[in-house]
Amino acid sequence: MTLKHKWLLAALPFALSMSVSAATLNIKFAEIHPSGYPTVVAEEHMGKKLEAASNGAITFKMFAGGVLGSEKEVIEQAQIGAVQMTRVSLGIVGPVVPDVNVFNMPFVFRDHEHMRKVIDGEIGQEILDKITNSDFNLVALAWMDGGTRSLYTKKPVRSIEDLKGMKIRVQGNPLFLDMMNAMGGNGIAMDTGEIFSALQTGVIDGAENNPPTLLEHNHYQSAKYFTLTGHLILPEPVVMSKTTWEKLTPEQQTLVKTVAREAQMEERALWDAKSAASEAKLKAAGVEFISVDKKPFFDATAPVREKYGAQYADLMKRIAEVQ
Ligand code: BDP
Repeated sequence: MTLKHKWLLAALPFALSMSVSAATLNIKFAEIHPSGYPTVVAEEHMGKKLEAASNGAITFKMFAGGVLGSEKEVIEQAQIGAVQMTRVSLGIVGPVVPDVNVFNMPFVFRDHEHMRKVIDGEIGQEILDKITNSDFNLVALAWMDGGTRSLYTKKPVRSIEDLKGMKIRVQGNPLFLDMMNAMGGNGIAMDTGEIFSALQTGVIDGAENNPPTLLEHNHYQSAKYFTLTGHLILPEPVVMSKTTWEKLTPEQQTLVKTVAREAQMEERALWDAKSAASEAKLKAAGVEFISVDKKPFFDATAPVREKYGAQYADLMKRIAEVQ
């Protein structure tokens, strides 16, 4: 190699970093779910569109599988701009922006379709705006679909009485502890990443979530009974740190909003396919799906809706009216 070539090789990384760093905004996106999960796939696609449409002014890198921390930690990171974007369950946002708890109430949506109609419409936008307009330095852009949550346990729950005294993991939101306790269980809050070993060691008797999470986070290895209570249908906001948002040009902000909204619509088809496939895989792995009368669960959680929902009476009425 000639001296000139050596010089060129040595200077190349520097030259490259100069050309990208000046105007480039690097987005780290944090996800608790593993690669291949519907939210991750839709968000990666969104990132590719962002990179392409911004002509390289924006770069996007997905950090899946919780490598950047729990959802609670990642939300804190996003608030200070150390993580630029993330998608979290609304359950986690409730303690930070209490106004969003209207969607976190048990049985507030009639069914999955109802939830989708609500998040696609003006109420969905209003709740995103509540997050954006709060003091928490986040911009909420779109909703991912996290399906319907039901109970999964190590011993079968065939009626609400069976749940009595069972230690059930919920997300860290007081509303969910109250909900689980109202249903007769013993609610225990912990991060997603702790559930697998807590189930194995018997620290908890069960948890509550959707089929893709039961499968992909391997909880089914210990919890073989899935009782279809459908008590929560939690949409999942995609948020950007306001610190990052403010570095974008108005055109880039519009672009981010557009591709996030496209991801919202795209993820839903992925979700439906993944849910069906997960259900089949879980059944093949010996998980029993138990149909249960939902009314006792609905009735038992009425005081929770009263306690947390009194302040949202009008909004709840509008949600119920969405057809
Ligand atoms: C899943 C959500 C994820 C939550 C998880 C949990 O997609 O965001 O972290 O539940 O309950 O359904 O921890």
